[in-house]
Amino acid sequence: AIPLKCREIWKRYGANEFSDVDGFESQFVKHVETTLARSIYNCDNLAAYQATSNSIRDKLIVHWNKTQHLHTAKDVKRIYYLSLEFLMGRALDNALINLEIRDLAATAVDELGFRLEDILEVEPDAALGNGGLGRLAACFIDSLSTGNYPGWGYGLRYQYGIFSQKIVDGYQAEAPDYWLRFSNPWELPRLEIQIPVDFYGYTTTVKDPQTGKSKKQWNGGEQILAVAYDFPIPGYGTSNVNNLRMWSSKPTTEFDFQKFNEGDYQDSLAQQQRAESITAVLYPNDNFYKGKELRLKQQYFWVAASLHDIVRRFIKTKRPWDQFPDQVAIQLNDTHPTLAVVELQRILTDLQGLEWDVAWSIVQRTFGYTNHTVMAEALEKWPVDLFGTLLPRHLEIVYDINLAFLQMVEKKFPNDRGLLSSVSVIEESQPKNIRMANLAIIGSHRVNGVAELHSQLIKQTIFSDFVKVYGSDKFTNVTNGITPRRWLRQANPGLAALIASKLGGYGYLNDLNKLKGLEQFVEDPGFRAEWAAIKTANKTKLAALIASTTGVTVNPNSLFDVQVKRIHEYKRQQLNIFGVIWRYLQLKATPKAERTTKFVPKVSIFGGKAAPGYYTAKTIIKLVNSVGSVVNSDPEIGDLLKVVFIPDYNVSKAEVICPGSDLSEHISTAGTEASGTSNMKFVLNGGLIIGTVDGANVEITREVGEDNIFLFGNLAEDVEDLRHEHHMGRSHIPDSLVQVFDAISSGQFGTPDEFQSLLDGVRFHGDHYLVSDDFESYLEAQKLVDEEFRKKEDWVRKSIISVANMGFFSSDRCIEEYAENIWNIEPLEEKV
Ligand code: NTF
Repeated sequence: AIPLKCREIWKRYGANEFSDVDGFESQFVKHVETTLARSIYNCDNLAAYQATSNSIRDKLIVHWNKTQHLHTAKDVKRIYYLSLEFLMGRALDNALINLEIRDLAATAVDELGFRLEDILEVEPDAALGNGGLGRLAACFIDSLSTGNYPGWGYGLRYQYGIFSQKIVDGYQAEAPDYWLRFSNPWELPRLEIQIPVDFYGYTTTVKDPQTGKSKKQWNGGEQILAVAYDFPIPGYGTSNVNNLRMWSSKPTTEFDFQKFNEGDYQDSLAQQQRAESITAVLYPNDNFYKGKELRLKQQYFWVAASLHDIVRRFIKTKRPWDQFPDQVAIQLNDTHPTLAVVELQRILTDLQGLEWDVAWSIVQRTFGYTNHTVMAEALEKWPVDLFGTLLPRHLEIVYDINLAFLQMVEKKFPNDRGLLSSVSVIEESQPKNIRMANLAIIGSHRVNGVAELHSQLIKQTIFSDFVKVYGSDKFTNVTNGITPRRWLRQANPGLAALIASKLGGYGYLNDLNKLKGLEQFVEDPGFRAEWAAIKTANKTKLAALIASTTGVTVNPNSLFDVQVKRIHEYKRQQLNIFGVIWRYLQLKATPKAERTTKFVPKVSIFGGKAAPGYYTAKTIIKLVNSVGSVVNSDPEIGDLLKVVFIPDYNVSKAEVICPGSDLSEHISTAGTEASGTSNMKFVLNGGLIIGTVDGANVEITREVGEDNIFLFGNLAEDVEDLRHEHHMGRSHIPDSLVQVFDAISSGQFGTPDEFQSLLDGVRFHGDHYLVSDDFESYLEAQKLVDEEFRKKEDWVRKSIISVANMGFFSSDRCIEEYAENIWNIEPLEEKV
């Protein structure tokens, strides 16, 4: 009972947020002079960025608090999105847009003597992810807030995000990404929230003093604290602000005095540092699994802290345990958080004393699992020994879960040993492994893929035996999407404004199907001219980025052909660069006078990081740069062809690159790219795509129409047979590709030795990614691109029609589908 007088004072001063230019300016100056202890005389762009961000953050916190109170008061069901990666990029511009105060802020900082564009550039990217999987989590968290869904993200607050990439002599070099160099205004340290997490130790059987029954107990060996850092996530067109909670590891305060007193000061300090190392760095592998102990430690640390938090929140509601799944939905973003299944079962049985079967039913009703890849090398498997040493009690529970599951299978399918061994959580290999995907499927009520083709493929290939066991209803599809706030409004303000002028405002940004209304303007020449002018302006901006990062000058009138994404053999940047070499050879072989009539001037733009240990991917980067240095300095070629590799591709650079493309490449071997999401970003920004019949390309084709996309190559259903042909020695390398290989081998692009393995992979080692099978078809498609690009007006028409039909790919639609079909949660909007 708080006295009335107190209440009045609190009410008078509480939550007075600014709402006009004056209010913002007063906050800004206050932060410069007090928070930052600076003044008008020494306020640089960094200080201006921090003062701006702190002012916006204050506003966010007010709404964050209201939203959290509302959710608690209404006792709503929440969705918890567990992702080891959140590739957020910059926060300030996004917050200004979502709060709809960007113009206000621009005016205010201008009056204070700054330019908003300069201030925005100061912010380092929050690059806590590798690629598509991490960026998807970031888009989802934006859409959860925008759709007013009560949802939290849980992740790790790495001190170092994905490495920053330098190009030295054409090779990738890695440098640490210390994104927390300056204080981070977008996080709220919750230093009082410290959750102990145990590792190692042993298990014992003890008697429960209440029931008299014996039960298992885990006696942990090493304890580490998880400290919470909260990132408020504003929605667009709502005052709802959700929370992204990131854990940071720190040593328990119980310093080892024993050791200290024995004079082993060094060792006791080393132990402290070991604790901090858990959240030190993001593992830089994309679509590849590497069984490192520290990675498993990260996973358990994050999962244990998050579940402790979730369970604590549920206990406060005083509901009976069987209502847990009515209050809590947990989504597993890939298998990385699968230990959560085991941890919840442990909490419910060992700690809360529930019967095994009762607990297990709660677990299954709580979790959903999203698969993001069918590629074998990306599926997580932990060696049983490693697992059992780090998490001895969890290993026992895994065995018990598996036993119950296999007994169920055996009952349903008697005498099918093959089935039992394929669905078992334990892989009976040497050494034995725990298959995390199997555990995730068994522990969830729903499993989804991320595009229609991918969701079909998981049922037919890696999880087909689970379809046999559970039936196909357990498996579903939610095609990926992207947030139009960042990927249209923020990345491409010009286009976003033009669209708003035609559709009666920015309402389309949270109702993306409204884009359909653009179709009626396709035949308006004035509109097409405006559309084209915006593209040219964006290409000019991209040309400036290319010049500043590579030193190469490119002509914005050329066709900008872009492939930016992680460098991976399955994504086939090698196919692209082989095609570029072919084009170069053709150009050289064409008489000078005929060149401009035969070829459209083109800039081939590459970008992306290779995992530091991925030799072939690094070789591809070197080849691109080697080809670039030959082609770009060939006086005969001039503007007809340029080849550039933009270093350190990240979210902020993507925001410049996507709007500036005419054509982007999504050319993975059919069946390997689960979805792809940059394909959506490029099309939403008025670029066309050249691509294989893979991932979300299939649905993009369905939405924009076959005439507006350049498809080529073999289909997923043919891949197995083609690979078989190669293995039987029946490879056929088309003549065009032979010429390309000859040029490389002749030393035309530098020392051929280092590229030999790349060529041999295609020629002699089975051509696993079917480059030789798709090469001719790829060249055909590129030829068609040249022809279409010459018809300027038609190209613009295609661009407009494509954008008009991209509504389906909003991540808002994804979140609605998850909410309805998997999480069973409802939106709840704060009434302002
Ligand atoms: C990636 N998977 C896929 O390779 C992409 O096609 C997809 O768009 C994104 O997920 C998001 O769904 C992975 O990164 C992983 F980890 F599964 F290999």
